[in-house]
Amino acid sequence: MNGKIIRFITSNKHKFEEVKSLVEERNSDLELLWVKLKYPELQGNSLAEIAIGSLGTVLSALSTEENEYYFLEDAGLFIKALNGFPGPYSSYVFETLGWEGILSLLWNKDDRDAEFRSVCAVYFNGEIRTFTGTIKGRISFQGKGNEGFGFDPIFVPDGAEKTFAEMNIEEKNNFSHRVRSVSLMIDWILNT
Ligand code: ITT
Repeated sequence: MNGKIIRFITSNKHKFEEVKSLVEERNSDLELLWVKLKYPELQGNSLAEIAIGSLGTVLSALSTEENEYYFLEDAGLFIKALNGFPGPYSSYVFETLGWEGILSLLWNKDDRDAEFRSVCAVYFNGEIRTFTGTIKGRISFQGKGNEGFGFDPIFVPDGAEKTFAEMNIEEKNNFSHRVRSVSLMIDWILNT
C-alpha cells in the first residue's frame, strides 16, 4: 500500500532530520510529517514507560486521523561506570549539567563503556506499540565535533573512531540507536 502518513511528534529539529534522512533512504512511499511540539516528558524508570505515557498525553490533546501513524521517540544515554545514569533522566541531566558535566563525573574512570537507547512509541487506529534500538560505544575523554545535538560530542559508537558530533547525518545514521528503533517501526508500518 502506498502513501502512508507518519507524524513525528518532537520539538527536536535534529531528531526530525535524522528520521527524515532515514525515511528518504528507505525510498518507500511513506510521508513523514513533523508535529513540532514540546510535550511534558513524564518521569519514569524506563524509556518505554516514558514514551508510552508521553504519547498518551499528547494524543489526548490532538485530534487524530484514522489510518495515520503518530509517533514520538524517547532516547537516553546509559553509562556503565555510573550504573546506567543518566538513562531515563537524560533530558534533565543534559539541561542541568550538559555533556561537560558527564565528563566531569567520569574524570577518574577508565571504564568508558556506554550505550544510547531509543524507544519509539507509535499510535495507529486505537493501539500503541513500541520499538527499541540500542548502540553500544564509549564516552570520549574530551568533547569533539559540532554536528548533531545533546551528548553527541562525547559519544563514540563501536566500530567508529569519531564522536557522533564529528559525523554528518548519514554517517551517524549508520550507527544510531534512533535509526534502529525507527527502522523496526517502519518495517512494521510497511507490513500493516
Ligand atoms: P523531544 O521533543 O523529541 O522529546 P528531546 O531533545 O527532549 O526531544 P529526548 O527526550 O529523546 O529528546 O532526549 C533525551 C536527552 O538525551 C536529550 O536531552 C538529548 O540531549 C539526549 N539525546 C537523545 N538522543 C540523542 C542523540 O542521538 N545524540 C545525542 N544526544 C541525544
